[in-house]
Amino acid sequence: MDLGVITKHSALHAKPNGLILQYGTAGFRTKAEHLDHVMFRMGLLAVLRSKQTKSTIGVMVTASHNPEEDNGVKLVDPLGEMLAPSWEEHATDLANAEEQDMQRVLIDISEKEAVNLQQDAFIVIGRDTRPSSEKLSQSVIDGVTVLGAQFHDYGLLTTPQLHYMVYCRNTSGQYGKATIEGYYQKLSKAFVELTKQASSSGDKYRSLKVDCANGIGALKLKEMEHYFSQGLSIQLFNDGTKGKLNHFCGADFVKSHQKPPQGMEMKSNERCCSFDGDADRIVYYYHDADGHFHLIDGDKIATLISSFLKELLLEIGESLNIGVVQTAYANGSSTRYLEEIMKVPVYCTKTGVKHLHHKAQEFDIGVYFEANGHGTVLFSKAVEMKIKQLTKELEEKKRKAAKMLENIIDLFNQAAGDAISDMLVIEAILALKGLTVQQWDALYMDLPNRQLKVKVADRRVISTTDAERQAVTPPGLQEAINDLVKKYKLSRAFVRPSGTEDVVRVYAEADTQESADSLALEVSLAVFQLAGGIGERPQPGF
Ligand code: 16G
Ligand code: MG
Repeated sequence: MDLGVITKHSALHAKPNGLILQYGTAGFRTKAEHLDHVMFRMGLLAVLRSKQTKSTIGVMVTASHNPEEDNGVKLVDPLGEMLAPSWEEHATDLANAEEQDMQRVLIDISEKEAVNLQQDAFIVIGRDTRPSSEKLSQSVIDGVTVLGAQFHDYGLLTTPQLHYMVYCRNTSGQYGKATIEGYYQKLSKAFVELTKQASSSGDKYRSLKVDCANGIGALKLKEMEHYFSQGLSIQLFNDGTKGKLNHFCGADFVKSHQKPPQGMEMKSNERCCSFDGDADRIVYYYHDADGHFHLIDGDKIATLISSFLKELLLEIGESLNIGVVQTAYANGSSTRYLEEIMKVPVYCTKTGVKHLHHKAQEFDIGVYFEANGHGTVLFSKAVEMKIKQLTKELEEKKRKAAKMLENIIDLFNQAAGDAISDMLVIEAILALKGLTVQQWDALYMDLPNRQLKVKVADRRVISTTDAERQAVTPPGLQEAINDLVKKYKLSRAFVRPSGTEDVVRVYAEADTQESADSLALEVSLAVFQLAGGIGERPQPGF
């Protein structure tokens, strides 16, 4: 490391005095104008991680569903996963080091992690469509080059596409080609083969309306559309030509407001979906004939997918170990349906994709989805090999099912939750089963629920256990929640400090919307009182 050169370049990306940021659930995220130094330093850190793992590391510049003015950055580990926890700490230390301490922190990290500085390094970079993203990704590149590493800048990519590129590069192309065409070809080939098997009982003409949150998803779907147009026709809305990124649109807006995005023309019973700003989340929805809005969230996506996978496994006569991973936000009805009707084991982890992903790796087939629409299905290598083998061995009918499974394995992004890949899997399953969006929705009825935010002086006073379903501190809070929950039917509530916003999140569900609203409000008041609420007390009326 030429420390002199690093110091000289670092001065061009000076850290604002006193600014402290945390590598959170999904990397650093804040106002774009505060991120230049973070980008430069994450370029440096990515190089150290690459040298240590002797692998390609990814750097993605995005703030997902946050407002357009924000930006963010996250590092992608060798197999496409989120950065290892010990390196998250290094990222925080490095981002917060004052200019004069930067060198020492870099050396400390290298020593602690036994990084061989002579080792070659390779970094791949992607960015979303935010106005600030191009310049910020240049700062990442500055960091990468100052440490003498090689890089490839993919430019505009969805977050899951960058994860895919990293995974491909570190498996010597076995997973797929590390190019945008490679991604399009791999997914569309699997999709087209899969949907060819659909009988005529389904809709002849498959079409779908997609709200792209005015983000990168629109660009990439436009590029990809002609690869899969045989199997599906899509109509894009909020494609970024007019509106602002994530503004009254996108998966996060639709899920949290439980209403359609602006800028989408919905007719009754038409199947619609929304991506978020970096296209790693997807939710579906429709208006029924009476004009009622129906949301089909990540839980129902997981249910559709796992029931289809179970059917295929039954068909080929394989009893593989399949598990569904959710978080505390999963609707109680979905958990009950999966466990009691479908007889699939369900596991609950803390919020944040890395926790679900990790748990899902324990199964032959691990289906994981957050209610907010982020998820995918992971297949163990052994299962993948076995299915490949079965496509050659089995008798006709079974072979067909094995072939479908093989295509599904190819269609799911094994590196990360991916709106494009999930959309194609869902569309294929609906076509193969001849299901309408209403029939899918009718699998079970969501319990009415409500999410609220409470502002407190320091949200760290709340600590949780049991995958965030129980509050350990402050004292008395969990007892208060327990007492409140007892007042309602089919009720459940929990609180947790947000990993992305300075608030405490409250979740409640119950038999009616009134009860869910009232329980959420009462729990919010308990948080306000017992956890140091600031500003106005939580009020009724949402
Ligand atoms: C991030 C996470 C998402 C999680 C959300 C929770 C990733 C890639 N994204 O967006 O999984 O649901 O944070 O936000 O891990 P919260 O902590 O503010 O509730
Ligand atoms: Mg996202």
